[in-house]
Amino acid sequence: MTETEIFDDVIDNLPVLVKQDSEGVKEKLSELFLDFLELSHLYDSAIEVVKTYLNILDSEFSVKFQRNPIHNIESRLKSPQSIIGKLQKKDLPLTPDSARKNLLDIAGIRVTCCYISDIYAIVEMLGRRDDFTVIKQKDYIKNPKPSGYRSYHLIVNVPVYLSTKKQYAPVEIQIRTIAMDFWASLEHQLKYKPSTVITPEISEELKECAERIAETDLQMQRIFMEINDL
Ligand code: 0O2
Repeated sequence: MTETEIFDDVIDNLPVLVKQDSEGVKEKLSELFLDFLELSHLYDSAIEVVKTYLNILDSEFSVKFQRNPIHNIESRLKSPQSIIGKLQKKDLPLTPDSARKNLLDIAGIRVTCCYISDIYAIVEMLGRRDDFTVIKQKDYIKNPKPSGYRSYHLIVNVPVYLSTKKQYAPVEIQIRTIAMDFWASLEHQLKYKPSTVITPEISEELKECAERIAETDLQMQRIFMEINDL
């Protein structure tokens, strides 16, 4: 389906009342739809810029040190429903412009690393790029969340070179070890099922798991360094 066909399909499925209302409604919707497409393209491109850089870093490590610090890279664009939900929650205008100004996690990348030291190495290399601007960073490894969640979060403003202009878009980068990711993924699955009740006892158990996993991460880091020293 082309973009025009998708748009016509949306219009055709609008309630009869709206369709009969006026051409103005159709025009406004068309404008919003195009704004949204442009926004998605910009954020998608920003994700590609960051992913390309991360892949270059990973392959450079492989050439120089015969190992890959990055285990996996995932990315996602926040869905229109989640964007609208978050804007509503924050009581902000429901427009593409408002999303752009107020939401910094429309474009998201999750990097899983082998060792804790790899996380900090990647954070440092991202910060060293003079065309990337780090606008926010949170170290939930040194300061875990009350839930036990551990990860390094960065919001980086990234330039995207379009045909006639350069535009910046923020990308949220979550960097964590495979072990931290294992915990976060399962905890997320458990917590966000609408039917599940999380009692304080379960929260405490989940936190204990996170702490045990963090100890294992540190032990693996020590073993890695010991072997490397040898
Ligand atoms: P999704 O679908 O994962 O993106 P914000 O919520 O972004 O306005 P803040 O405080 O700046 O506010 O964000 P924060 O806490 O730095 O990062 C939010 C994201 O971190 C969440 O995204 C989760 O991905 C992750 N996260 C934070 N705390 C936890 C936790 O306790 N458990 C798990 N599993 N993940 C967590 P969203 O917004 O939930 O959505």
